[in-house]
Amino acid sequence: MQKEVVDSMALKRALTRITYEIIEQNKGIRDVVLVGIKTRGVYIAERIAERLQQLEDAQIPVGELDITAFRDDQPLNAALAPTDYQLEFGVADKRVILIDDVLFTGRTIRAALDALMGGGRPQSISLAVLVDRGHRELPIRADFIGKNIPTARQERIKVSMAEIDGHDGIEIIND
Ligand code: 3GP
Ligand code: 5GP
Ligand code: MG
Repeated sequence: MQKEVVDSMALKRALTRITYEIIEQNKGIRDVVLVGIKTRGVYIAERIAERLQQLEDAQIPVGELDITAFRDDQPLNAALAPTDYQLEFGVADKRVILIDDVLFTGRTIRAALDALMGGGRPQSISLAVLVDRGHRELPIRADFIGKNIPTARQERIKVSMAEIDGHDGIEIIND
């Protein structure tokens, strides 16, 4: 069973709101860099960077992290080691906005924080997610949230982004 809970317009509005919140909370975008978590977090990061460009007339660096293999509940089977620094830019003294599509247990974000630390000591790291579906297993929370969608554990959130899925939207899937 699938139920669309966020349509394309609402998804775009949520990203626009997050962009304004990022500007407001950082009192501008000085030193801000965006880091998207693969796969869909990267597309979300690129869209936020586009809006920041329109609103603040500045080019914001966007980096990509691939941390699926470094979660503490996954066997380690990656070409990269957890200690390999993955970004093209350093994060020393930057205000890092970490971006993911869905926040669930928090284990992905914990691994992402590890992956960032090899790039210097950031001024701050904050977290933006399109969906918070609850069920945290670690003391991690998002600073910017597109939509809170309370879920049952066995439910799945399907995030579609035009760049890879042909359209934008969020659905709850209950098989
Ligand atoms: P993403 O790479 O865009 O984040 O985790 C791999 C993909 O599987 C994710 O895409 C995500 O959309 C999808 N997915 C759906 N449900 C789950 C889930 O419960 N856990 C994980 N890790 N991924 C899920
Ligand atoms: P966590 O590490 O917080 O448990 O899960 C976060 C990561 O797992 C996200 O990057 C996301 O890709 C994936 N994930 C966990 N649950 C879901 C879900 O219901 N839907 C989607 N699309 N991704 C999920
Ligand atoms: Mg994800």
